[in-house]
Amino acid sequence: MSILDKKRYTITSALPYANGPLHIGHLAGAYIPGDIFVRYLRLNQKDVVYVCGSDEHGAAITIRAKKEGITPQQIIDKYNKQIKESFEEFGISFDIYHRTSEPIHHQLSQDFFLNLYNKGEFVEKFSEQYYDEEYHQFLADRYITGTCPNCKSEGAYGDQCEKCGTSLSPTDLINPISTLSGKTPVLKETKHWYLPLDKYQPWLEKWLIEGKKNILKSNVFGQCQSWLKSGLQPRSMTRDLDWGVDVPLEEAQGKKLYVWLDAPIGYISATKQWAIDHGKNWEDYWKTHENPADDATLIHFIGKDNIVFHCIIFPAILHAHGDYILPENIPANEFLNLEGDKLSTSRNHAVWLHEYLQEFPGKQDELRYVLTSILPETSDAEFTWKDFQARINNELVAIFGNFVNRVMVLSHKYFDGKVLNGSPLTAVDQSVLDELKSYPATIKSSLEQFRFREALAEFMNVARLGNKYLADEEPWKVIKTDEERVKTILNVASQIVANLAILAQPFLPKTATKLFEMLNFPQGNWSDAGNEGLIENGHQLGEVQLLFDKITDEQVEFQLNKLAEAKLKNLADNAKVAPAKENISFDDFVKMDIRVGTILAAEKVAKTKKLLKLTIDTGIDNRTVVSGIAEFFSPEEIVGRQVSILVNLEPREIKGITSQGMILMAEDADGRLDFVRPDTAIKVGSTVR
Ligand code: B3M
Ligand code: ZN
Repeated sequence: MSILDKKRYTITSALPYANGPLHIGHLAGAYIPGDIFVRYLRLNQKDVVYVCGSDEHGAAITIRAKKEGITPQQIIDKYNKQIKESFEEFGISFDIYHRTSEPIHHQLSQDFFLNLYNKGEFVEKFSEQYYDEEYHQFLADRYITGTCPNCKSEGAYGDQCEKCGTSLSPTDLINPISTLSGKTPVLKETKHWYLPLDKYQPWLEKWLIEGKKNILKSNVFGQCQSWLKSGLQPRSMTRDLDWGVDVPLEEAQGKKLYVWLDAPIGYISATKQWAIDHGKNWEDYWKTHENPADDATLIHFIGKDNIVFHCIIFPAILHAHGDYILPENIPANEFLNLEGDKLSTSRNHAVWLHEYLQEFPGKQDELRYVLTSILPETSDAEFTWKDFQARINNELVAIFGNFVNRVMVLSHKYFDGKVLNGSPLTAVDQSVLDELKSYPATIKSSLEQFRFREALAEFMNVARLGNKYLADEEPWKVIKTDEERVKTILNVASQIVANLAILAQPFLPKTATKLFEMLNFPQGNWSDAGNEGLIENGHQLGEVQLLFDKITDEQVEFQLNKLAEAKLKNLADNAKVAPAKENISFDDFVKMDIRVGTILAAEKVAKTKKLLKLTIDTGIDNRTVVSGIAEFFSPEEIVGRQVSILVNLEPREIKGITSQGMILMAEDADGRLDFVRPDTAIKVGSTVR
């Protein structure tokens, strides 16, 4: 059964946090794929609602507010507006872009909570949670960072490690640090309501692992499998925060719902609002029906860091509630990198959508094309500006645009823009038309398996087919001898252009609209694709318009410079300097006997990562010093170097070696080391003051 055989579709793209602008990573993760799929469904006359909106709760918002020095309400108003406008201008075709701060959403989230509460689904627990004594606040989720217990990378959040995707609790973190005060938090008792994911594990194994083995993409299935394998733990659905949806219980005054409880319910409240606005019944799109064939098909488009929430936690909530459909598929994408580095909002290493729209006006489809060509569907992918330029200039302009332009210009030149029947089709014409007919099925199959890169590549093959046909048949030469043949060539070529217009609609919607205008032809449905006689004899074509133009080297330079400047600014902003120490007396200072020495020999200290054993000529003697510099210097490169050495430091035993003194090193905020030494060679034993 094809995914297209369903009665009704509820399609969602992840609700972006209203805490910053959109960048190309967001687009490539959840929005371009969702939009392509939805446009494809609509072209097949399917009953579909495509919902999205701003996620306006959680620590992501309040932390940003603190950083910008404005209120959380101001933050969500600012970024909701900006995000919504960027989506609109870019052409993501949501049926509604809603907000989780709307009363209708608070109401529905509380109803969900109470439904589960009244059924006794939650486990109520007192537990010790991290608390920032300076800020008098419990530290949930993003208010706390530390080392990930799974992959050991730094800066993992209290709810999730973004490096490896593992879902965490604050108490899992190694070396937890409060993001408010930067201090180590203390433990303090508090009460919360937990969703017993462990209890749902057997159900999840059946529904997800058995039921979706051949449905989910392998990157998604793999993550799900590994979570279930490590055993699910109860997860708190409430938080000690002052921003979010109130927990609707007398005894939970001042507590809020966990943002990952309310956010996915945002898909439902958005649908409710849309239904009110358009005279529809929202339950058709979300509730289960007596006859399962009447149920809508729910598909979540997301990025990989949201997999656990959409594959495990939200389905468990829907299951516990009981009245709702469950997702059919969750085609999550991996991450997009930029110019060899992770996209980063905080480091401003990104291509921001609102800036792109300003700097490349009218080039929405160009960005859609490039991003669709490189979607991180199965593994992380990389965006570079050079590649952006190459794909547009060598593919969109040189193949697609060039083909359409030649057909249009020649038709106007020779036949006043009329598509005419000429001499009978040749074998070449026939084989080109046969090939044309085969594409819609190929593209359909890729689209329905969420392989959008592949689908787009096949689409471009249609343009290649047309381009090659013209190049081989050379109507501009044939016109001198055989006008009837040229009529046929341009007729066949026009049929290809008409097919391109239809097939382009999911991928390049603005371009498709332009093509229909140029063809003077009504917008076609998917079922029209593959038809070799779309344009009738005598049809009058519209005006020639330029589809795409080239991206210049200057434009690429400009973008690369912008990234380089952001990098420099970020480095400067982060150059933190350690605070000054207390004053000391001159007598204290002169007690230190610092000399210029020369490194005579150096070797690694066995079984250590950081230590080198150095033999130093101090001018007084040759002595051994153990120094923690092995991560920055190899033994070979430092032999013969002059250094500064504190010679009257009490000898110390380090790894069984007696170290007599200390080499002076400069250390920056990132822990990088360099030697403190004379500018020019000076006699060993010279004193340093
Ligand atoms: N706002 C997380 C994110 O932006 C979150 C998605 C919610 S989807 C219900 O990555
Ligand atoms: Zn990790």
